Amino acid sequence: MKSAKESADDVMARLYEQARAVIPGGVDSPVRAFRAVGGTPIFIDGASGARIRDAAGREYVDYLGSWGPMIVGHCHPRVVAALRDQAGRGTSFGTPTELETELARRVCGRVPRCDKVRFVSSGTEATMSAIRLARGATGRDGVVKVEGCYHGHVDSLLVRAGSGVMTLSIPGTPGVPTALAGLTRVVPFNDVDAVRETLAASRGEIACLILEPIAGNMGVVPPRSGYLEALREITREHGVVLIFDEVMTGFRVHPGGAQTLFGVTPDLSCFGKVIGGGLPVGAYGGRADLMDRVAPDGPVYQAGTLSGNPLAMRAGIETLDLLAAPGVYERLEESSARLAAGLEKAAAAAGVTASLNRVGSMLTSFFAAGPVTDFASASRSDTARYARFFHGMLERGVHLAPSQFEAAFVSTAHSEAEIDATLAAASAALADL
Ligand code: KE4
Repeated sequence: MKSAKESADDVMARLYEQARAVIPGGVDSPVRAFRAVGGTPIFIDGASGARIRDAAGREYVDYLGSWGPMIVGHCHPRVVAALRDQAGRGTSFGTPTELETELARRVCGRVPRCDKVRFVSSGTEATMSAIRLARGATGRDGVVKVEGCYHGHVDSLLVRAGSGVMTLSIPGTPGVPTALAGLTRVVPFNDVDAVRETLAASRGEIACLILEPIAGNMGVVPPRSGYLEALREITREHGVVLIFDEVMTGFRVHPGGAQTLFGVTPDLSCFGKVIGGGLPVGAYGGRADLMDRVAPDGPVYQAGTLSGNPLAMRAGIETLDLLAAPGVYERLEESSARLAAGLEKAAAAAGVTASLNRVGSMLTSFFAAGPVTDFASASRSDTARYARFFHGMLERGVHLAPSQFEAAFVSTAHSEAEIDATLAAASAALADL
């Protein structure tokens, strides 16, 4: 609680010091620590719609959206009502519940060839399980990942990853056995020849290729025209399982995810964020002939005490039902396009070099000349300038991701007035850079 004479900054400093005494870095996930932008992380203690409120009572228009889940805004009345109801019925049983079937039907009903899906408690568990299934199904050990894509803190996938690994410039993969890291090959995003050459050189050794179909963890970087189609063709030629990590893009960029937006169907898909509506949910799914290899029907083992948790299922069901309403994605597109156009106009007016990438309601303004098409071009961004912009926006009541290499997310709760206020703050913050 804030004492009478404590300033807002003093409150944050005190809370951060208390947290650091008992939690590594004072945070439960590295990217929250403001290391890339400097300063003391803000501690949030409430939210509603498009706004969050810190422990000193300051309000912000929020574009972090909990890193993606809050697509219908914070504390949506229908989500809150469902959680209140479920809390009184029981929060966890460790048994099957009809709720899991209800959410699974919604996921499988919207994603092509997603015949079956298994719920877990995080995106990391989803991608970890998907690559284990690919290895079990093919009998191969090798994995190909794409530079700058981030799939959670899975041992095999931390090699040259995006998000916090890129943000903190962590070299190599401390803690991951060399023998395991050696099974992972890395190719640049948007480079078809690199995939073709890597699979040809490792014929019969690669179980899967995993990527974000729209990269979000080096900042937002869309696939070049034909890229995903080519990956689909090459992996099929080599009997390699194609995994789309749609933890961020799933139900965000299109009701059926990026795979429906681009018309390319992977063998397995991973989900998270939006399908939990702010509660811990991940999922992996795909063709029945693959998914039926997962225990107990098959030998590939994966389990979880809180998998399919009733509270999380209720939040996910309500969120996906809200997204199924007519015109939702069209309105998200309109408000996101208006925000993006305004940001580009503000940067040009301030004479600031910036390049904005957007797909639907996920976007990144890179402080770089652009075009930003892969990890190398994203890495040329002026991260010090982004840090100044981040704080300039925070001081003006707008909350962005505390890293250049992340996405900003627009929700259905962002009003025209809030987007206009954001653009006014951006004009002032850019002028001050
Ligand atoms: P989680 O284990 O954090 O639920 O999901 C991992 C993950 C997997 N795949 C993609 C495409 C992801 O974006 C993520 C997690 N995203 C990061 C930020 N972009 C979460 C933020 C954090 O690490 O705290």
